[in-house]
Amino acid sequence: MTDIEERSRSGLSADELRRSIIDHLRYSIGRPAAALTPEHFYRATALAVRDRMQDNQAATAQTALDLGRKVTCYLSAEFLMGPQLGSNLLNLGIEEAARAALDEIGVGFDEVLACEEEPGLGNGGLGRLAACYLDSLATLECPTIGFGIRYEFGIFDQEIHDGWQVEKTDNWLVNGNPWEIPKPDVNYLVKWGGYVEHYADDSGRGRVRWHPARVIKGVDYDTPIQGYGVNTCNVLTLWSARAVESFALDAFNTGDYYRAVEDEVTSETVTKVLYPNDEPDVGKRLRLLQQYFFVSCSLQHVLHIMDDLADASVRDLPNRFALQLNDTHPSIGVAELMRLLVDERQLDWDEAWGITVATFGYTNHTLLPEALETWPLAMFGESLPRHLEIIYEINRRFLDEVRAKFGDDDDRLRRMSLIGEDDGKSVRMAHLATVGSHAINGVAALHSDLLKKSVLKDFYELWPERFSNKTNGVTPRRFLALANPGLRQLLDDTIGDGWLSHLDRLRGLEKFADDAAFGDKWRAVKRANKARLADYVSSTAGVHLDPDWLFDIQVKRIHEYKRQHLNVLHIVTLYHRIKQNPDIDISPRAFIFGGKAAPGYFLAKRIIKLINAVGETVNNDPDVNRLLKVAFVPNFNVQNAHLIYPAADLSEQISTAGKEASGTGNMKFMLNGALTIGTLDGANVEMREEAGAENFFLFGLTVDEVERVKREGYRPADYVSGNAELATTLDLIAGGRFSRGDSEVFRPLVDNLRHDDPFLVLADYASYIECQEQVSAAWRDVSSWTRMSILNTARSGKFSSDRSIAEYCDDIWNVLPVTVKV
Ligand code: 26Q
Repeated sequence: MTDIEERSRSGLSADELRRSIIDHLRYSIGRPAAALTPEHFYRATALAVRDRMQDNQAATAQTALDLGRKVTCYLSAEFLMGPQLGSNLLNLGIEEAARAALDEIGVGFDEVLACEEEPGLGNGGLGRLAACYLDSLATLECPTIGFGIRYEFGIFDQEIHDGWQVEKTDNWLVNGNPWEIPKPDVNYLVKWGGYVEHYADDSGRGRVRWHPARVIKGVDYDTPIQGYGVNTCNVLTLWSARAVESFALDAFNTGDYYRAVEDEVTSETVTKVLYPNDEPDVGKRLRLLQQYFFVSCSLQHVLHIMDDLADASVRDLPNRFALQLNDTHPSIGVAELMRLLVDERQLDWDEAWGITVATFGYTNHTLLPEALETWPLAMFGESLPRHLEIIYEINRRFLDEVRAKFGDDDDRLRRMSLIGEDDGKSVRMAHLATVGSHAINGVAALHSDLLKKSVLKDFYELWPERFSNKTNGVTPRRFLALANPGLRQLLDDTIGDGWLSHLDRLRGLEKFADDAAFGDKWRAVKRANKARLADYVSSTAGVHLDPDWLFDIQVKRIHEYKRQHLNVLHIVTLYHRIKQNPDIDISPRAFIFGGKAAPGYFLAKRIIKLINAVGETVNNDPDVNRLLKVAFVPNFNVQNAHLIYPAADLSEQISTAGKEASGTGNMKFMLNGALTIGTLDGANVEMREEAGAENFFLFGLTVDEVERVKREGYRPADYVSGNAELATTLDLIAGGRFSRGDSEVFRPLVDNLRHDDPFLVLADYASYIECQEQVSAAWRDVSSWTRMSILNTARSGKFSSDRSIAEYCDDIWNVLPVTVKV
């Protein structure tokens, strides 16, 4: 077997890489030299880099198995990975070698990198968090499998037509995906629908047989996840749905060829498209099928690995695997694991339940009651009849436990039940996830605290020891080193390069905060990043920005609770002040927005139109455009985020207190030296604690004040009548000043603010405007702003996902690093 043992594809020198790329151009891409495009060079480079991760991946899996070490499984319906080539080169330590190799071949490194179509397999924060966590798990040498769905179409591509969002399908797989390795021989069958038969086997034991209406096959596609500066290379396993051949053959034999082909079509729709969040109609059966499909494949795969272990049985599952639920999306896993253990492996209920609870952990990402997943009972029962029975049994035993502790408190039992009774019966997935997990966590200190006081209060009273906080973090490899090469170099030169895997070492910058020469270099880096973004904005949005202006940026999903419209009210207020007094002294600002709205979210789509409408008026009015510009960057994604975060002077984190679970964009801005204007919401609270209150622009009601205002009956009209400038601002928008006299287009938005305003935009308006004036004053003092900017980066170390993951490892998964030798 010498051929197989020989490693000809793993050399990390420029020369070996060059030969490998040329090899792939010839044998994997297969085009004559004259027909080669940059995209071909990209694919050949990606394949050469992928080869170099394979030995690491094999060694990582083998080491964990040999040493009998616990493997963490991160179950998530979304992984928003972003472009892979740059990140893999960085983590393998071969950026310079790759640059030299491509140089030698005669093709530009940056041009090749730019060819990558990013996999948009997530909506926003939750999916990107999963990707950051995979990077940190590999870097911290924790053997991990990420489990998810290989959507054929990820999050839609956003175009802006006449100021409106237009959705285009995301065809990320058209040119193939060089990072994944399909493993058609690793596949599992997933049942769906039908009915359940109960019978006694020969020994008289009660047994269950599920007769499904459909069976779908899940096929494994593996993507390597290389750690930074280590040999550990984990794997992201995404499942793709296929028709089951034997079913098709059945139909074929009876002559019904077209039904056979149709079944293939319907089976494959299961993993066709990613659902957007915030869709009004979320109770879709196909979404439940997607969730069950990927969770069932993943759990079957894990049990299959357990079966192959010589030194362990399925009873050792909690010692060999930790299963983390990224929100409730994979929480059907609790019932599925019980089904696999009880029905298919004949464990008794109590033992199976002990294993299940010891293995699962649940991370909650939202407090918004309307965002907590529930499924209509009838639909759930038709789709997963056996799981409904199992959930009833879990519920019966659980409610007995509640009764034992709290007595016959009917109200409490009703509140805690896994089955909701309000407006039609439903299955409450957050309750299932909570009851089935030994550890439950929120994603920022404030959020974890509120969880214990609101949506999971009763569960906290029952099991206080199961609850903890794990404040989110982001990977500094992508969001500092890759996105901001200028700052990376300056940091390396100033504090050495250890910061990239020990982010708290950024504290070493504090002593340069008042160093004038260092301040000059700091500003030069920021200036270059702003010029780079200005070029991008000019070519994608057609708006010309001056890199010397204050860059004020809000990028995130468009949602009422995130309050992009509050930001717009500030712009319109400044617009009006300038029109009233053209000689007014205002520091020039560029307002930059980006973000997608769920296609069915009416008000969010109007907010995008409003931003663009205000932009058009402001940008074309010579009185105003010498002081203000507004730009909407189309199609905010991981790729253009690399240009956006490093260019910000001011980061807008202005959600209504209590609504943003954590936020992670806030951290990406802070890492890159932006100052934050924000409310006391999510992780903002901890960012302000770290940065120091004097380096953070705070405004707005606190959670307690929001609650009090709501309790006492919030009347937005009172704020309008009490504030002439606010009244004028709303009148300008409603009256058509930004819509060529059309007073209809923004009426739904303005009416909503005047009469309902569920997110207290008007209540926070005055405080926000006042705070923005402090920002403008601070901006004028260049050296003081520079000092604050340096201190924000210096004190951002806590927000590395390495810190978050180390906490999960210690407190939830009970796993240790495993050194991998290759
Ligand atoms: C649910 C049912 C049906 C269809 C879609 C969904 C769905 C999909 C995605 C619901 C929610 C999401 C995503 C939520 C999300 O991104 N939450 C964010 O998670 C971040 C990471 O913890 C936090 O920083 C943000 O505060 C939180 O909003």
